[in-house]
Amino acid sequence: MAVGIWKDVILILGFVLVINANEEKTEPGGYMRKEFSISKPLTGNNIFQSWEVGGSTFISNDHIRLTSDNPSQSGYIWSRMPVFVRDWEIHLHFSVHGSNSRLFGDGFAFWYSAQRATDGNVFGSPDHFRGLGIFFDTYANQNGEHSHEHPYISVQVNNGSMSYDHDKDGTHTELGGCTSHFRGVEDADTVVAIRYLGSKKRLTIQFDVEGENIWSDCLDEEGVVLPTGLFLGMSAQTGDLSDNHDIISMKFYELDDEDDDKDPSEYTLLEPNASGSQPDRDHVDDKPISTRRQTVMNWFIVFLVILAIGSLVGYFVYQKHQRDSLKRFY
Ligand SMILES: [Ca+2]
Repeated sequence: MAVGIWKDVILILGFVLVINANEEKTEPGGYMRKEFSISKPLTGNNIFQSWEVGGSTFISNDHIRLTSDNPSQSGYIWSRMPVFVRDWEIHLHFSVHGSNSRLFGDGFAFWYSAQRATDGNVFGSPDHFRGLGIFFDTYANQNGEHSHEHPYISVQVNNGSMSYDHDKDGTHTELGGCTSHFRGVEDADTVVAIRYLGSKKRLTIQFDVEGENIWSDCLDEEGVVLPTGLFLGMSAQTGDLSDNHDIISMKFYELDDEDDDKDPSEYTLLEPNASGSQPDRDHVDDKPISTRRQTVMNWFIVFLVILAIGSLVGYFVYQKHQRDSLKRFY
């Protein structure tokens, strides 16, 4: 009897382990490239040899603070060398936090882009960039309904022609994205994994908010074309609202080569493109909240009028039915 129970316990434990194993992400194949990685101790690692910092960015021993929790800050860190790797995976360990639990912003961006080390108003870097931008957006600017909650991770592939529309939180030009509650996570390692397989034109993003090696899918898109030879960067910006935007570490893995007929130099000539992106649309202002309230009010009045007419018709039909049945009775 006792043996039977233990057998069941072992079977259940085995089942739980199998489930957990499916959620765990193993280290990617390939090897880590130190010149494109950032690790502690940050101040003693000759970080400035490989990386250029600007604006409000401040480097301490255990984090790179792109902005502090103060208004009107803008800072960046960019690789000095371009990345001539076709298939790669990045594990970016970060922390977004601040003193205000209700009002905070605006978020930070990860870049694989041609425009490096330049100020701008898209999370601290220039608009009309050429490459990949991943926006960790903590403030919902859109003055209306979103199909998603914030914080939101939004992905844009741009050949330089598109503009990032803050008023729409970039949704009108995005390739895709996901809600992720990465802000204000205390005592946990929040990591995002960004994998780009140039050989397969495939971009995959997963995140692990609590640092428990449990990965959630954010985006998995095929048809994503990015050239080699672009730069890696992170930048952040605060406006009236603020937050600390901290990069803790970054690991860049060059993935094992897969067979490919193309000459490696051809990859530098590609134009950034993503077939799954939203078509670019003209900016249209949101309706003011008062107008939207008025619209709801109008529909409510129409509903009340229909209800009143329906009730009156029902009442008269009922009265007529009563009179007719009385006539039949007598
Ligand atoms: Ca926003």
